[in-house]
Amino acid sequence: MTEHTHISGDQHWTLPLDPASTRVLVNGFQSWSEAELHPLTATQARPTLVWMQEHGHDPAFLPGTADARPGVWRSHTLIALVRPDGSGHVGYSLDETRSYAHWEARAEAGSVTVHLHVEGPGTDIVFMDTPDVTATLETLSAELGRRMHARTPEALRVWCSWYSYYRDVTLHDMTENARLAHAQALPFDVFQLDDGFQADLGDWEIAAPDFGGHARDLPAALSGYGYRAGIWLAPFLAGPGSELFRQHPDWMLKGNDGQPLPIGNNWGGPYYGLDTTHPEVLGWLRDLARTVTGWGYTYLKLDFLFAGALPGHRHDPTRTRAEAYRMGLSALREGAGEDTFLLLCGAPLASSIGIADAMRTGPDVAPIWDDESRRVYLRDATGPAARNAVHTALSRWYQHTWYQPDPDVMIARTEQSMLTATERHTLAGMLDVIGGLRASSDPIETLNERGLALLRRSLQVSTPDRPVTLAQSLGDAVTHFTRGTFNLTNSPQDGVPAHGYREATLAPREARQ
Ligand code: 9PG
Repeated sequence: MTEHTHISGDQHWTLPLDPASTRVLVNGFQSWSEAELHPLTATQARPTLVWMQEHGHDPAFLPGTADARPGVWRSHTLIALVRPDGSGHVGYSLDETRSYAHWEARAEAGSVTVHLHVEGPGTDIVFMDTPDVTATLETLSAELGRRMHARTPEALRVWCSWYSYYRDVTLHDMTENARLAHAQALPFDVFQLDDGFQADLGDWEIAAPDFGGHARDLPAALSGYGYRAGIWLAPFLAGPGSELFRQHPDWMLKGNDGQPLPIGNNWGGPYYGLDTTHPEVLGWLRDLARTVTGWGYTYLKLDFLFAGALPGHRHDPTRTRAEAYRMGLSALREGAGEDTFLLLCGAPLASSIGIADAMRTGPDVAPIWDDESRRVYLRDATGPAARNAVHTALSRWYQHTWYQPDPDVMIARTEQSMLTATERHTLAGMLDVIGGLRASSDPIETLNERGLALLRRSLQVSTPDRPVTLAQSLGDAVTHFTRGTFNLTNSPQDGVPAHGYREATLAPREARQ
């Protein structure tokens, strides 16, 4: 269909665009990395702390510049430059199975330059001028999905333990919520156990002492209520005190010194990553996925997957980062089987197409709108906060042709939440516009009539909406959709309250055409 060129190494274009009136749409590397829409002359934030760079971004191609230079915007897989009339330029990589496309746009005096670096073997790239950036992005997204054999199963409705029980979840919390949800006839498909059941990262088959049971006993209890069982794993990670790490230090991704490389800090200390080019690691991953599906789980949330694509020394040095990542992912898919639903999280986005059923397309929702200290002072908007989740998931609206998007949970409860009614309405509006998975972590017993009604509404699966413009926004994200307008700023704008969502006044049928 579209004109493309095979490009390897580096390429650049100089465009006759006025930087002052151009906006740029960027896409971060993995689930939690920012996607946003900004004036080109603004400054792209680069987190100040190294662990935030590793945890939320691609350390080999960080956003912005080290000296916070304005007018430099970096993006993964695709980039778009938008004129005030909605026309502009789109760059797009049509295959990320082995290569990564790193895009950088720069505002110059009276023009804009775009630089592309292809990491890995040469690949098919589109770079085009278009009268309609939105439509072109959607067409190219569908093309990438087709070429990489995207899986887009039905969207599921999931109850997940994370956003209320966090690591303190017990087997009883799971079965009790399933019992209450069933009693209220809440339309969930899956009950998913999140982080907290396991003894350590890597020791997935050993129960945590406080879990009050073993994860293998949950599926039978859930099936009594008619719910499928889901479970969280961070299959590419190993805790420093785990049996996995003690027995197989040679399976880890290594640094220049030949020693296992600490790749992040989240569970009260550092953690390590598996080398997914190592044949024994691939066998272990296959067995792990086979084991948990053997326990009766038909839905796996596979998290912190960026660990498989980090720079480092691997057993097979001929593999690119994208290939190494996909080898690990393919081993999990093989072990889990074709019929198991795989939701990926903290995962490189485009290089997961064809293996992922669903993908987290933003940072974690949290029962608080903004985490200003981390976002503003540490320049990191990948941390848990409702604002961050809405901002990034909306700016990835076109990714529904890559997998089922998962913009994360609704929070309908009023207990243990600082979200206002306006902010809850915005979360529900975002889920409706994105049209992917639906999820909730609300303890069912905390929901009153209004909470239950809001939860039911937010579990209604919808089709993805489209932006009406990329030339305007209320906040630095894609905010104007046919079904309504989001205001992600901290003050009322155009009749939309701060942090709010205003549904379009057109008849729904008309609006959706
Ligand atoms: C379990 C959680 C949940 C959640 C995942 C992931 O930037 N951060 O500090 C950060 C912390 C946790 C995190 C994401 C980012 O959460 O997205 O749904 O499964 O792990 O530990």
